[in-house]
Amino acid sequence: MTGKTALITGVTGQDGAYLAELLLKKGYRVHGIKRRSSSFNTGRIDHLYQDPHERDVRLTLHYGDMTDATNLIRIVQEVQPDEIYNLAAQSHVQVSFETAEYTANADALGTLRLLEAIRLLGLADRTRFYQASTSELYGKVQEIPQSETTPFHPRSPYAAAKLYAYWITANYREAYGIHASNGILFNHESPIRGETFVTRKITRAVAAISLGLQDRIYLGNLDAERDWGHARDYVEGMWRILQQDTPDDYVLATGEKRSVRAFVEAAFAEIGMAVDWQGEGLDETGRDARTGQTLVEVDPRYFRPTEVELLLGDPSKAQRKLGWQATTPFSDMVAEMVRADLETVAREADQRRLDEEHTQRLAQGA
Ligand code: NDP
Ligand code: GDR
Repeated sequence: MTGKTALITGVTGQDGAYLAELLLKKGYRVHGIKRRSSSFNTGRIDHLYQDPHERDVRLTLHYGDMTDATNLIRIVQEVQPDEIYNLAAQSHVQVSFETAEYTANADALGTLRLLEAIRLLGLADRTRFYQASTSELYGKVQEIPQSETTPFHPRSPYAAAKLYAYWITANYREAYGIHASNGILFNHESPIRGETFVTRKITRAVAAISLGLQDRIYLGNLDAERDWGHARDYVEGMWRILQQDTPDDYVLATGEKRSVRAFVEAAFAEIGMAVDWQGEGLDETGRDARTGQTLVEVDPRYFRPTEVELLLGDPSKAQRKLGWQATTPFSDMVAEMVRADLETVAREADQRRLDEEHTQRLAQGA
């Protein structure tokens, strides 16, 4: 047991949930920041929740927001963390084109606010800081694969905000000696990935098609290529980064790339279906190889004003210095996501049926 205390921003997100679980297993006391919401937003960490009235509570949640400096300062002061993992962000690239200013506020200035809290509270020598940087920083392809020395060329308001966060983290390290590090993480997925990211959108649709609840999925750019790993492996890398004697920046990636089209094929293969591709561009469709039924259609609404065509990471520094590597094979990850979505989608459909029956009974005065 470490006896250490960690503060996680974005604890209700995909990575926050996996990281909280990992740190609790390692014996940390974990504090998480969650946003006030009119609906439940703690689904991913409910299994870790402890009644605050219990003795020896190891997971504590605080209301907060990356746009609220005084709130962040108060929480950091109260928690006096040994480690801060800054995972909170408006993390959707396409949404950032519609909410550019908010994305900059939360993702760029939010990072500054946390670093300032460390500095103002005199915690520069005590609190280690992890910044959730991203392969989106590379944006427009200049070098393949991308490593810690590849130049950045952000291609979205999200990536531009994360660029500021990357550099302000490096600057506070150099200026004030804070143990502050960037993990430049390539895409990582899981059964609890947000449902509007392409992998989870695909696995949910495959499950719904398999259960006869939906007939097709609409997608954007099928040619985009990504280096997809499993979130469980990546949170282990985040922790390792903060255990180093000296702070530094690291790429975490699998070193393998696949297209969106290949992800679609792999997901349908999990339910025993093969996809045939026909047409090109907007007319491209994916058909069931056996029946010819359309399973995939291209919808331009999912195209981005500027696209990141190819991300492929070189994780050799992390391997060498952290002893870290991605261990989950791509096919296992896709299988895990499809299996989980088959259960989730079936459960949701059952619930909808029960709700409808209940409403009908009420309407009939039963
Ligand atoms: P998610 O979108 O699943 O989670 C984001 C978290 O941030 C959620 O807890 C969300 O709260 C919270 N959040 C959003 N805005 C605010 C705000 N203004 N104040 C406080 N909290 C906020 O992201 P992931 O878990 O996938 O990613 C974690 C981090 O890593 C993000 O910073 C992301 O940009 C970055 N990243 C992710 C990669 C990936 O492939 N997953 C790759 C590289 C970097 P709520 O639940 O209420 O929405
Ligand atoms: P990304 O993830 O933008 O890489 O950012 P996303 O899954 O949204 O897109 C990956 C690629 O798929 C293409 N695509 C679609 N994307 C979505 N969301 N929906 C579609 O219907 C669709 N069709 C095709 C996209 O154009 C893109 O090329 C993720 C986030 O987690 C970021 O926070 C993180 O920083 C990066 O990964 C690394």
